[in-house]
Parts: sequence; structure tokens; C-alpha cells
Amino acid sequence: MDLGFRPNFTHEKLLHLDLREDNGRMKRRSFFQILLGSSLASSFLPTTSRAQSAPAPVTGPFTLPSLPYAPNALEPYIDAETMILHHDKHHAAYVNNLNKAIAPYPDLQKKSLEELLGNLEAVPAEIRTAVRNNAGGHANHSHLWKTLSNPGKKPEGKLAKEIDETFGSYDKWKEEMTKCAMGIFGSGWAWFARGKDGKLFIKPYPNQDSPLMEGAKLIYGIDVWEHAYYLKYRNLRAEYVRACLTSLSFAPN
Ligand code: MN3
Repeated sequence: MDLGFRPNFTHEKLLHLDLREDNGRMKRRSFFQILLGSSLASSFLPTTSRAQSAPAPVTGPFTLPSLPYAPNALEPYIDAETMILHHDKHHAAYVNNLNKAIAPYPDLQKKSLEELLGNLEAVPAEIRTAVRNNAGGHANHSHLWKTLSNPGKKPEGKLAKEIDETFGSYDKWKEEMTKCAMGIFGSGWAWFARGKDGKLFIKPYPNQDSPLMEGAKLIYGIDVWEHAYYLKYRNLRAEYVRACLTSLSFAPN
């Protein structure tokens, strides 16, 4: 059986494709066990099995974007199992919980993530924390997937010049990002962003807080929640941060 991921297929499509080609449960199980290399495979059984036990998720207005590459595309920097769990479980949970929180508020359902996060005071107090955490999680991860690539790409043109002017050099910028990511206690993000004043900055954010809460524009973030790296890197956050700074893209997105 061909276990290779084909370019331009989302892994979700691939799973279904491979399942259709399979005959019977034993082969399905072995496919998932090979794919995930662990007992976690049972969480990824086909939707027909899942549908019997899982409650229907709240639908819309926010939806989980597909990964723009196969889940193994970032190996060896970020492994496929981590990518699948991170996207299909963690990111999906932020989307579902955001939709759930705003379900009773039709006015909020019309707002963008930038509008929700940029003015949390306008969100009713009883759901403000849920919106902050889950709209933040949705926005941060949606941006993250688009900025990872393998091989990584260095900044070019105007942005490269601005990085040199603001941080001294690209290597100095990397040092600042590393320092920021390593200094976060617990879960959070190191963000490289552009403030409302147009200036570039690097800053740590706890939990799923986002520069969007300050009206800033996201450029590149390092997710230092343990769910982003623990399967592969265990406690070696510095190795993971180095990998992120190797596997990143400043391509327009
Ligand atoms: Mn994450």
C-alpha cells in the first residue's frame, strides 16, 4: 500500500481516498497505526465509526481551514502526528468552542476574528473569556499554518530591509525570536507582528492571546504550547524553537 502523501491533497482527502482503496477493518487499522505510530490511531477511524459516538459539532460561522500541505510536509522539523493532532484536534476545538460561545449572539456571528479580538469590550462579559481564548486560538493557528514551509524561506524585499533596520540583521531577529519563545512561562506564543503604528515588534503573549487584540498585523508566530512540540521534542523547547525558525516562510500569504 502506498503510504506516501501526494502533493496538493489535504490529508483528510488522502485518508478517505486510502480508506476507499482498502478492504476491511484490519487493513484500515493498520493504515492508521502506521500513519500515527501509536494507539492514537483509534481517534482517527473513519467518519462512519466516529459519527456514531461524537455529537454533531456546532456549525459556523467560523470553519477550520485545511492545512495548505500534507501533514508530513514539515518533517523532520515538525512530525505528521503532531500536525494532525494540532490541526484536527486542537485548532478544531478552538473553532468549535468559538462557534458555541457566539451561537446565542447573531450580531457577533457577523464579525470577523479581527473585529472580535480587536474590541473584546464589545463582547458580552459572560462569553468574553471564551471568545478571547478561542477566537485567539483560531486566528493564531490559521495564520501559523500559512507561515510554515519546508524548506523555509527568508524574508525578502521591503520586509528584509525593515528587519535589518529594526533588529540589526536577520540573525539578530532570530535571536530575539528565540529569546522571546524561550522566556514564555507555560503556554503561549512568541509573535513577530506589525503594530498599528506600522512598526515591527517581537513580543510574548500568554495562552491564545494575539497581537490582533491590539489591532496589530500577524507576520510570524511560534506556538510554544506543549501540544505543538511535545511528541517529538519532549522537554527540549529550544530544539523545537530552532526548528520553527528553520521551517518558516515569509512568502506573501
Ligand atoms: Mn497550538
